[in-house]
Amino acid sequence: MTIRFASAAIALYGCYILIIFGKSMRALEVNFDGLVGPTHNYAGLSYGNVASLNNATSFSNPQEAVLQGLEKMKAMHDKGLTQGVFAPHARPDLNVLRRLGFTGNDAQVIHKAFKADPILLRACYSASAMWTANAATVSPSPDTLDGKVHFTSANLNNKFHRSLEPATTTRLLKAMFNNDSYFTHHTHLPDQGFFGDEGAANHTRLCDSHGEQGLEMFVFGASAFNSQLPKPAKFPARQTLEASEAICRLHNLKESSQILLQQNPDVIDQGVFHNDVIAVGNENVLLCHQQAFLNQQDALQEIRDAYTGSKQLCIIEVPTDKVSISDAVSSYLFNSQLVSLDDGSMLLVAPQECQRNSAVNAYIEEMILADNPVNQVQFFDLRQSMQNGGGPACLRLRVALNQQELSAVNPEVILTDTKYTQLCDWAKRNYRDKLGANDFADPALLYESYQALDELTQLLNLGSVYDFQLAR
Ligand code: SUG
Repeated sequence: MTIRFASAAIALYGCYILIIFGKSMRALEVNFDGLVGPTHNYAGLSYGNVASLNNATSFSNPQEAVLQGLEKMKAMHDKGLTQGVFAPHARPDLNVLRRLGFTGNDAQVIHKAFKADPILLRACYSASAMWTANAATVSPSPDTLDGKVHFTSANLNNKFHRSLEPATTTRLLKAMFNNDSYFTHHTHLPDQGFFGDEGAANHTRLCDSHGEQGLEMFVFGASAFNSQLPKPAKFPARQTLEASEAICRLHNLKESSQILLQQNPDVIDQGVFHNDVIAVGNENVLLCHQQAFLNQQDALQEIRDAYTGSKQLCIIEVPTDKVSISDAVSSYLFNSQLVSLDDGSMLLVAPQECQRNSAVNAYIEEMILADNPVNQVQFFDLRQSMQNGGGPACLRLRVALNQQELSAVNPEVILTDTKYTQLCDWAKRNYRDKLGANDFADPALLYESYQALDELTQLLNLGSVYDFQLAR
């Protein structure tokens, strides 16, 4: 009896060790969320992005914006997920203002730009780097031939204010993933519309689990060279086929880890300016609208055929008669994050606009009860970002990492309870609670913002990532 009990106890202990060991050795998907910068504002800069145009004259609240983002990060951390922080960029971009002919000391540059072209100045003040889904495309090591994690910053050349981001993004990524044995950083693609690249907003990875080889889905809006392929008629297609192909080459992707699909051009014309406004994937689940892809049924079959995982691929296709394109765009249902929890289930991290939209809310309830891995939803107030067209998924860059790779990441960019408290305190001390058109004329905003970032680089141990020198 005693012996039997002892052997049972040993067996149980062994299982426990295996579970703990198995868990700690598991590869993870880490979300690196963009911290909203101190100059967050609404300037109507993104033609084709309905929310950005609709809110062009609104006042912004940068402090509320950064705290809303931090609350989402903290909630993910509290769920046991590893959560990263991606620093904002230095704004206004004084270098580009000088390059555009504004001269004198910093204050004179600001005054002259405000007088000559206030919208141009606002573009140089934009905090758009907060949407880190657009920061880069990342291919995890199981998908690449050399077994390294590859990063390519997006050139974002479709919008002037966003085209200012790639060089700083690359410096930030190098400061976060600073180890050549695991991480390879590529220069962004040529700054030209032919190679329009919007990063992970048009890239989803399907896999059995984050540590296994996956199928990287690249979704392009149009081809620059092949005029046979359809194009949207009204709004721009920001991601080109040629850019996606270049990323596949640069990242040394296994042939079986890549698939290229065209977004439905009709929905781009209805405000779906990135694929992540109409589809989201996580592990073996792809949640997409019925009108997401060109020739949708063929596209879905191609995905099923290309999927190499051993689990059943679960495609949740949301019909138009349940969620219209206009509801998808206004609620940002598909810009929810889908995250895997420890118990094997998935959580939908949705903007509160989904809860307020009765059709979308009803669909979410139905989806959660249906036979698929998504069985929970949590809504977040991200209104400050949403008003510029940035939902939960826009705010995060996904990086799947094994434990060795994770231990090579700069530890100061990983959220802890302490880091959260420090960041909230930092934001409350440094951020304003209201910004409107005339505030950009006052150079005090520039000095406050640069001062805030100086403090932040120390908090996140980033070194000198910002390419600026003040000239007072
Ligand atoms: O590029 N909005 C961003 C929103 C990016 C959303 N990202 C993803 N879907 N992944 C954009 O259009 C608006 C700025 C302004 O109008 O002030 C802006 O840049």
